[in-house]
Amino acid sequence: MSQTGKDFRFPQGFLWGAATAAHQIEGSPLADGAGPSIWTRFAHTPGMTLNGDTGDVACDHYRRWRQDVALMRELGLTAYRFSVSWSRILPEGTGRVNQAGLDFYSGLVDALLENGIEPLLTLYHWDLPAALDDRGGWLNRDSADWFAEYGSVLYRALDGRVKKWVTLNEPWVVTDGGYLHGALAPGHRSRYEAPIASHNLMRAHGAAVQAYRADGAHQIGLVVNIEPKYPASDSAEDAAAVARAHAYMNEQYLHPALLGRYPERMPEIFGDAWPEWPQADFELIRQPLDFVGINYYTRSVTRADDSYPLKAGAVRQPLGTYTETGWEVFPQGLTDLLLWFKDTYGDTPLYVTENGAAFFDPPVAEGGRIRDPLRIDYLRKHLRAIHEAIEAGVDVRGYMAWSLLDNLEWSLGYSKRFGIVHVNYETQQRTPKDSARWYGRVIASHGSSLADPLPD
Ligand code: GBH
Repeated sequence: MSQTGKDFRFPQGFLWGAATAAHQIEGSPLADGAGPSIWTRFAHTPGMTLNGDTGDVACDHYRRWRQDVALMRELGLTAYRFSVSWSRILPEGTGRVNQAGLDFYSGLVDALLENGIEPLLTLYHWDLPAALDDRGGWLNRDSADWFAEYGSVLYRALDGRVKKWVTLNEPWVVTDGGYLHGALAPGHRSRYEAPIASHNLMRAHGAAVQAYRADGAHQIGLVVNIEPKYPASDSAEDAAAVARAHAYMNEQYLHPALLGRYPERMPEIFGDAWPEWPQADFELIRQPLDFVGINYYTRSVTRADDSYPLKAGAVRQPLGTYTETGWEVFPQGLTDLLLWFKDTYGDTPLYVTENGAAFFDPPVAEGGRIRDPLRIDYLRKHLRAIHEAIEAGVDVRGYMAWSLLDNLEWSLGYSKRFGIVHVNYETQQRTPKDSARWYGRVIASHGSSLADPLPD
């Protein structure tokens, strides 16, 4: 029996995986006939990323993928979530298909299956073909058709071998970062553009699900980032700020996808920049989903302030524990939001499709060991929090640690390491950190070893 006496075994068939995204790990963005993406262009624009870091090499996964699959097997992963680079498949975004791009992902999927690892494929993890940005990107209503066309090419090539598909990764980040505040590609800053980009992303999501029902026979879902919002005080102003922040981040995408409408507070947030939407759009957006994926990193303690346009900001917790990205470690928030999801949207199956933390890791020690006890503590607490939600009746079917490898953290370049496997960017050597070994033991015990104390 375990130390705590608690049985942390997870349900039969629970998927234990790790996640990555194309631009963050692949490198060779223009190889074999691929077209440029907005991230290749953005990262090559002076001043847009920390130290001018680009994805030109990243983890060189495009050439080292066999080795990376072998690593996944060695760790005992039963699932792997990755994304496809749209402009490898369709260099101009629509029209001409680049067979070499399809071959790359086809080979990866075969290798995963040969090693008993279930692939979860994300169609869009932020790297829009640059050619489509030139046509207005997500501001163009045609983007829904472009995305469905791209999805169909992949469904026809890979469905059956891939049984779990994700349309979009985190539409909130795409618009908040890419169209409202400009820290992410394509780097726009417009209160008017943000709602339009969000809306078209959700139309694209709906169109890609619809196309899947025609070409595919397995499961498709949406991945959102969610952060529970807690009030900084019991004032009415802070309560209203929490409601705005919650609607903006947590409901803005799930409401249309699952309920067919926006949260009521959206006009309060965007004012005259909030358009009237054609009712027919919601019929496209609201498609039956086989699952929803939730990416969880942190919570926010929220208060009313003057920030634009939300008039709500986060309050740092003096007694809180923070990771190197400045995000508070708050595992209870994950239990809370899984319960909130079930209460609000019902019994859609859920996956935790990302969860993890950036910490400064010590250099590789003698014997190739990297001690990362803070990351182990983080992962362990969050897995326990998921277990608690499952015990309370939430249908959570898998967990994907972010990330398999240290990788390119978007505009923050290579400065933040989220991997359970260390990457030496000079030699491209991979070294599993203690957290990877620890996670392997959790997987082998179906979660039972989560009852054990932290290892030395
Ligand atoms: C994910 O997004 C991405 O999918 C992935 O590509 C990325 O590498 C990974 O996370 C790590 O960043 O500043 O305290 O207000 C993360 C979504 C949304 C999580 C914003 C943190 C802000 C917290 N993020 N949130 S705070």
